[in-house]
Amino acid sequence: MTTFERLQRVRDERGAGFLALLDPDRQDKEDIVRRAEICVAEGVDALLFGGSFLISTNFEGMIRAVKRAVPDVPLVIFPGDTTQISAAADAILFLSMISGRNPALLIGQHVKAAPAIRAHGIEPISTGYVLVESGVQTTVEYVSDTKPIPRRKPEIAMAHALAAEYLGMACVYLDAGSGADRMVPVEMIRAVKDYVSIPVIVGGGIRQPEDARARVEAGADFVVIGTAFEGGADASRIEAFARAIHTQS
Ligand code: 1GP
Repeated sequence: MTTFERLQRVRDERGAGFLALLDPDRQDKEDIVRRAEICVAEGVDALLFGGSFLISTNFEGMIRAVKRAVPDVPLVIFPGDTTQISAAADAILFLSMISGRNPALLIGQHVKAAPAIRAHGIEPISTGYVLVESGVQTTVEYVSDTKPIPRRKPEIAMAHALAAEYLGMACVYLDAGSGADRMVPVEMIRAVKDYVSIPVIVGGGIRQPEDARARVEAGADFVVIGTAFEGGADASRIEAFARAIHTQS
């Protein structure tokens, strides 16, 4: 079974999948490993690893340490650029930033990365990445040099998601960006979910379990939590998110 099939099975069995984002810039190796272990113990279904802008020089060492610590849980790279590729990962979100019009992020980086992904034996998960306006300029908005989709224009997000589906992408990721002031609106999630048949990943700025639950009820197949788990890995908090996201368990 591929990693993507595993994730879809989790979604089918638990109502939605719970993905925790580990950003190697935000903690040292011991902390990131401890957090990965707690996340897995408390019900996280898969780990995303990466960041839109990394200054850490030990990407490889950190992702290997995480894989060693929690070998049975899918480890999926969420890359900011072509430097974030490692054979330690099971899969990589092969992201095209379809909300923007920056050719390097639509296809350029992909051409550079594809041979390395094959050589490392990592499963690519073709993902249409849609950045949604969030109230503050997020790192991804700045680094990508693109404009996010206005939060009150669900029809624009719908058209982008359908284009992703027609281009053959496996899923669409609606992201308000890490540390967003405001989350992707539930109205936009519902509109996109009703309009396309590919799975919908939602993340950015989700800090409370009830906000995660509202996004699942609106149609998110997978919810990504990053910043809310930083600054100390609190097991009960992660477990509360797991209960909120897993509507069927
Ligand atoms: C960012 O969706 C992820 O791309 C996670 O965002 O760090 O705000 O949880 P947070």
